[in-house]
Amino acid sequence: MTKSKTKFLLVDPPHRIWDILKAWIPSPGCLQLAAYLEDYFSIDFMDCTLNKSPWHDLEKKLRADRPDVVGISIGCTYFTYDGYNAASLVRDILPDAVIIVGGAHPTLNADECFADCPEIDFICMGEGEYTTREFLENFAKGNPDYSHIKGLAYKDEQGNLVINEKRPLIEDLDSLPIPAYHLVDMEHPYIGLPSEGKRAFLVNFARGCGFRCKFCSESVFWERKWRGRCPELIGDELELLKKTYNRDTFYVGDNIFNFTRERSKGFISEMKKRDLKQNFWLQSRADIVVRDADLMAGFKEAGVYQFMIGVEYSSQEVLNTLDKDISMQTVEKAMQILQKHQFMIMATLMIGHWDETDEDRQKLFDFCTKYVNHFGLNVVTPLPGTEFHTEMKALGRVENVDYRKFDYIQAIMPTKEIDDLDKITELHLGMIRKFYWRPIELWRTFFSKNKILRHHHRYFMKYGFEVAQHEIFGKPLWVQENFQTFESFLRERGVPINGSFAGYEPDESVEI
Ligand code: B12
Ligand code: SF4
Repeated sequence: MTKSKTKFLLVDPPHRIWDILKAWIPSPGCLQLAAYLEDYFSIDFMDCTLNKSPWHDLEKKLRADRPDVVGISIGCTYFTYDGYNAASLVRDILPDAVIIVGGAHPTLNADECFADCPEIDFICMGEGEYTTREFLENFAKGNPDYSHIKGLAYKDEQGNLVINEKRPLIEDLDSLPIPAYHLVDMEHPYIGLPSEGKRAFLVNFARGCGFRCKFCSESVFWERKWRGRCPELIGDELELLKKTYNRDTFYVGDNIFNFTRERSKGFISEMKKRDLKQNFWLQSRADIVVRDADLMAGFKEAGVYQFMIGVEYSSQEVLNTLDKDISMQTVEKAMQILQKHQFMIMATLMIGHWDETDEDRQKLFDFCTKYVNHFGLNVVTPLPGTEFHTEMKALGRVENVDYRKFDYIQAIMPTKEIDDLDKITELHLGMIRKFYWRPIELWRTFFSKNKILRHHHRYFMKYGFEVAQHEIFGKPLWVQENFQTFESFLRERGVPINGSFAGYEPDESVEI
């Protein structure tokens, strides 16, 4: 196949790595998109977070390669300003380059993105592969008319937002290639998930979810539909990751891994057949675990060590207001099934609801001490584009529109009892510390028979000490060595950027 001469640079902009994670995962979305496009175009991928000098290196690359089209990924709300800053840098260096952004946040907030970042020319609304291919083909032909390309948004000459016809979701995910792992340095010291072990990594074998929890951007973005790769292709990818990249422990990013029983059964037999000796942490829902109780022994044999369940809260009332469509009885039943099979249980949870009291938080805590090994406590976050955000905004509760705070740790909304957002953030950290510092968890840290659990608890224990040192002695929290704020980059650069810095504000929490 002759490739188009169009030069396309796909950029995951420089990000600050989460200090609790202390590691980075190249975006599975970018790697899947790149793998699909590289058959047709000359494509390059730059995962800037891994670069020695992320902003300077991006500038150098733009000057050296002079791509015709630059694609910028904005994977989550928290990364929004990194994307905008990258767009303004591209525009400054390459005034004629076309800039297209993609990801859940710009898709669900297209109007705001164009308004806040005028450097953006196009937004890929939703799934990237087909839309970007047609878009690049159209560009290569020199056709200025993009109105026929489904799934594209842009501004017309009058500055009005145009959203083309919707792009249907890809029917068969098996038609897509294996993610382009060869485009990143998989041995980069930042890549991994240290809480899970030395050779851990994150993979993604499905898109979407069939449920409707109203706080969740995934269900809106993927139109409440679930599609998955087949067990054979999952096996091929895992085998590649084992043999070429020596990866053996995986957080599987599928919203619900076992959405269909058929795929779960196939996965179990595929893993047994291939015997790759890999370990998996899967995401699921309580009702689906209960449905699949008979498959749990098989999952265990296949190498699954942990299930992550969106428990969210221990009160039925809160679950109902969030449209979780699950009863607390089902949650308890799922916990018992998982315990029976000796899986580690990670619960994802949210505090900071409007009516919440100390007593409610204590009940949630007590519930978790009964069942949970990994306390995935978050602060409830109104993600723009969700029904929950619309509701909270209408009630005047969304106080904080600085997207750098949308990391599920920093509180965005007050509760009826607590006005001070910092206090909610502190409560959140305090609960996590309290959970891991209980005598039983300390005991497990050293004496549990489960090697991964011991490792995991040691990791979080160490993190707890770091946070304590920060709070008591003011020791700065961990920041990756190569991290540089955009502001500091601009100062070093000396030459001001010709363009807007939409949404950009200096990050005062980081020493530069
Ligand atoms: C992988 C992942 C990560 C990786 C980061 C990868 C990266 N480089 O961006 C890691 C583990 C580091 C991570 C961390 C965080 N994450 Co995260 N993460 C995920 C996860 C598990 C999978 C995402 C994925 O692969 N999706 C599948 C791919 C195929 O979809 P996609 O990325 O949308 O890509 C497609 C399109 O969007 C489009 N596209 C994407 N980019 C581009 C670019 C262009 C130019 C174009 C044209 C198209 C395009 O094409 C792609 C292919 O079709 C999700 C969701 C989940 N399942 O739980 C959460 C998720 C995205 N993360 C989330 C969050 C909040 C975070 C954190 C900020 C906080 C937290 N509590 O986890 C942290 C902090 C990160 C940090 N500073 O270090 C939220 C985001 C919610 C939101 N709307 O803001 C999610 C949805 C989890 C959740 N349910 O809450 N995460
Ligand atoms: S929270 Fe989980 S179950 Fe609910 S819609 Fe989102 S991905 Fe689906």
